[in-house]
Amino acid sequence: MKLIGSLTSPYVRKVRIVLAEKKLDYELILDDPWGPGARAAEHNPLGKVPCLIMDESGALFDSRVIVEYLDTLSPVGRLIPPPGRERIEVKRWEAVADGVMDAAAAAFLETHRRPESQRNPDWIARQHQKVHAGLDYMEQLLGEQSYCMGVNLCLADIAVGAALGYLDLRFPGLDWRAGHPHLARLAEKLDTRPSFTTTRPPAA
Ligand code: GSF
Repeated sequence: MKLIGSLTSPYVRKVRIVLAEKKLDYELILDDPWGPGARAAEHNPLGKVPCLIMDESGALFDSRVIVEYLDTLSPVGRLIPPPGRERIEVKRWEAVADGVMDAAAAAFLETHRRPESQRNPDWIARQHQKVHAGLDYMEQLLGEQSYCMGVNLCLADIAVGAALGYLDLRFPGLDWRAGHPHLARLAEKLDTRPSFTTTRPPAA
């Protein structure tokens, strides 16, 4: 398998952490989806990373679809429960974590990649509000639990860890740990796993 992605994308990191936890081999093809000659657009009509090129049956895109597929490839370290209530709760965790990534990435692009004269401060503030509300929601849902779903690591933790890592990368002054001690404890624990350390984004 080949994974088209960048080292800073939190969605790509989520997929790479899953690949590492599942001990699946792959080749990483580095790509800048915004740059000229982006590879992702050759396989994903939306031109986004991550994009997984499967050995025989075409390409998959959107991190949520990719991780669901990867979890079926090997029984090693199942990350998504079978259909039922628990699975939906994991998916809800992933939705809120991805939503935090969406809002943070949108705010970053608007603030740092758009010419100042075209920036919309209200829109940026709206994205920041989503980040804060998402963090508060996850903090409350996690509570004193060791992991998002209780005692075992699953996709929920990986999605949350990738989102928190992205905040550290793009908003180092945010200090999200201050008001979210449960999330801070989870992040610290996740950051000791080889799947997290080997996929840590390079300093911005
Ligand atoms: C989001 C992927 C995405 O926005 C997923 O895979 O989960 N829901 C999708 N990727 C960005 C890079 S980044 O912000 O991590 C991307 O490829 N953007 C290029 C573009 O043209 O929008």
